Amino acid sequence: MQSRCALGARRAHCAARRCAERALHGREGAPGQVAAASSEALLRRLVAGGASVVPGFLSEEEEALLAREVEAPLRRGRYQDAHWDGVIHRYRETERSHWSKESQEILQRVRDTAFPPGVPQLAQVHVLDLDKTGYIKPHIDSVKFCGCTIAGLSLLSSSVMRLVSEQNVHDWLDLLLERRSLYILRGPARYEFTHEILKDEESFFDGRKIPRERRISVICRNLPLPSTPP
Ligand SMILES: O=C(O)CCC(=O)C(=O)O
Repeated sequence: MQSRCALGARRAHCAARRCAERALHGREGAPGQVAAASSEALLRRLVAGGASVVPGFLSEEEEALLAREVEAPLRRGRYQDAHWDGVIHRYRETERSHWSKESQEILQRVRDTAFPPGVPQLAQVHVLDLDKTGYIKPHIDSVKFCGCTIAGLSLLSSSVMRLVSEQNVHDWLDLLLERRSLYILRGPARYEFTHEILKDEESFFDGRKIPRERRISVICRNLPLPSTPP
C-alpha cells in the first residue's frame, strides 16, 4: 500500500513539479534553470520522486514580512560555531508556532504547495539563520523527527543545495535556491540523498558563482510517518 504521502502527491504538487520540469529542459546555464545533476536520468528520477524548486514563490514584500517577523527571536541568540551534531556551522535558529495572520497565509501556501492534503504537519516551523560564512554539511533529516516532505523558503540570499546519493557519491544533484524560492524534498531526494548548503567559497551552480550572504530559511516539515508494524 502507498503511504499517505505518496497518495495524492501528484495532484498537490503539480505547480512545483512543472517548475522542476522546466529546469530539466533548461539549456546549460540558461536563465530559469534551477537544477543541475550528474546525469539527466538522475535528474528525472529525483524530480519524478518529488524534488523541486519554485523560483519567485515569495514576493519581495512577503520576504520582507517574514524576515522582519523572525528577526527579533533570532537576535536573542548568538551565531553558534557548530550545531550539537556538527552539521550546521555559523548559525542561529528558532522554532515558531505563532505567526502573524499575513505570515500564516504565506505558510499555508507553502503547505498547500508542498504537502499532500491531510498529511499531519509539525506545528513548529523551523527558522534557520546562516551567517554569510555559515553552511550546512551533508546529512539526511532523521526519520524520528521528520516525515516524508521538507519544504523550505529561502530569504535574504540565494544559495546552492547539493544532494548526493548515499549509495554512490558520483550521483549528485545541485538545486539553485534563489532568494524568495521554495524548495521541496520528497521521495529519493528526502531519504536516499544527503543534502547540504554550500559555503560561500564553494557556492557555484552550473559553473556560475552564487554569492552567499546571510540566509534565513523557513522550513516546514510533516510529522514522522508511523512505523510499519513488524
Ligand atoms: O536551510 C535549509 O534550507 C536546509 C536546512 C537543513 O538542512 C536542516 O535543517 O536539516
